[in-house]
Amino acid sequence: MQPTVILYNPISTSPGKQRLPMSLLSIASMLTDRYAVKLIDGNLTENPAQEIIDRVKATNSKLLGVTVMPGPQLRQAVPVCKTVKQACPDLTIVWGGYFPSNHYETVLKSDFVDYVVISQGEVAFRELVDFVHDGGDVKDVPSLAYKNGDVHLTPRAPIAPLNNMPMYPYDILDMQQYVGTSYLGNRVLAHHTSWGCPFACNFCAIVPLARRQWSAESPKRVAETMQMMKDRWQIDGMEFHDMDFFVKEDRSVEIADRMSGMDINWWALGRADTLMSYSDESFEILSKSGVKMIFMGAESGDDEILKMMNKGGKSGTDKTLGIAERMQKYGIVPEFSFVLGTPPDPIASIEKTIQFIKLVKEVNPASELILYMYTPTPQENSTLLQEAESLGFSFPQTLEEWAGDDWAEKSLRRNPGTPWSQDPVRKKIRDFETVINAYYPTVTDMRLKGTMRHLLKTLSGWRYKMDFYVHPYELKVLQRLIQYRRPETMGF
Ligand code: B12
Repeated sequence: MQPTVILYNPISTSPGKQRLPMSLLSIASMLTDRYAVKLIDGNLTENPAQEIIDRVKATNSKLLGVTVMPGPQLRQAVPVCKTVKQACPDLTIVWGGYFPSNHYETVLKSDFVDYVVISQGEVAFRELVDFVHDGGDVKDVPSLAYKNGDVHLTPRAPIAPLNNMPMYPYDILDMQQYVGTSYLGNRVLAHHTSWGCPFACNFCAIVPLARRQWSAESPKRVAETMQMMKDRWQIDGMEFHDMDFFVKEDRSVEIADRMSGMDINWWALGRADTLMSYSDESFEILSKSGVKMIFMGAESGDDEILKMMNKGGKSGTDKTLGIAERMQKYGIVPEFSFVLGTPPDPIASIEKTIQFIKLVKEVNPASELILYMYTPTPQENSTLLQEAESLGFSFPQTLEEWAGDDWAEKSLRRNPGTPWSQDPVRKKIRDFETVINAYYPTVTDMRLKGTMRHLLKTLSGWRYKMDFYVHPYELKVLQRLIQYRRPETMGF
């Protein structure tokens, strides 16, 4: 009988909004030739701890793999793994993903996580699973952090080409549970066509994982996956969750060309400077391929702040304005995220960015906006983090503290509670967000019909035009009443 490996995706979003747990599907793809894989999704079960314990007992499984992002996932993963370890002390528990990769020392201080796989996990996890089942020398398992008295690190595995990986084993999931309805369509799924990012913005959590490497699937493979999803689950919408989908123009254009006629509306992430370097012919092909919206990190309306963020490339506010205008011509919605409240003098850069955002909206009123607050991530040589630490910022030192109410909230990047972003800074951002979300409600909220959009715009018009954002309680109440949806926390 095949040995069983259990994988656990802690809760990550609100009911009915679960996303395909690709972090685990990707590592599972390397196991199914020898192991039975059971994936337990915290978004789909009331009591993941009990379900894991029952499964371990029923299959005599030796190993549990857990994917963890900071925030709600971490908050559930800590108590669940504690309970599972108490009930199954011989079970090896392995954490991977963004949080443990960036905070492995803190994770290994706990007495319920045995190993952390750092960065890309497919190859390393397979070797660790074989080690746990067959024995050998743990030092031969790459990309590993483990404790043996001190914390030990093994050499990182080179980033493996995604094209060499087996396709995701979708049959380990009840896929119908992940087919969603959103702005993109009535049957929307997600995929990941590349891993990593060639850039090193110093507020981004992927940098310590990818170290500026990027590995991508071929357009042929992406198109085959899209056709398979069309045939098996009749999708009409696709969210590409790559950190940076549009790195290579020829690849993006060939994918778009191959998807034309598949009748799939799609969304992906890219950079304004990269997309501004694309030719008009490329945009013609993109615009015919079903791409509806492209997420781009505009980050700031202040070029000095972009430098401080090490945004790199040919980035600049001119590129943000340029791509807003260009996408209007091709009927593609630009979705810009901003990272506000950076130290040392947040108010000045917020003022500048507010005026810049209004300019972007003038150029392309359909532009979508996401306003994050700068939340430090551990990065060597990050000027932003050094500035933060010099102002008294420090990361929690235990998992219990990370999973506590305070930090679970802070990890959502809306109220990081950093020394320099206390009120009035936080309030200034949220009040502006309330007014601009009323004056330009998100197109992604399908429930928001014409009349309510008109009412929101009318009530907020005077504030927006007069730059008067303080205490917009009347708008906050109305947005609360209609449960205004914010894509950054709930996805589409
Ligand atoms: C899909 C997604 C979501 C989904 C949930 C997905 C889920 N698992 O249920 C939704 C939309 C709900 C979501 C919400 C949020 N997200 Co999110 N999310 C992503 C996204 C876009 C894709 C993740 C993914 O599937 N990648 C594809 C897989 C193949 O790559 P991977 O996850 O890196 O996995 C590889 C390795 O990391 C490793 N690995 C990962 N897990 C494991 C586990 C084991 C055992 C092993 C061995 C290896 C391993 O191996 C995998 C294969 O190589 C990432 C960005 C990205 N492109 O990765 C952001 C990202 C992870 N999210 C992020 C954040 C901040 C959030 C939110 C806090 C946003 C907010 N303000 O609310 C919330 C918090 C949710 C929570 N904590 O519960 C940040 C994390 C930043 C950080 N500091 O770590 C990211 C990196 C985005 C960013 N650009 O900053 N998210």
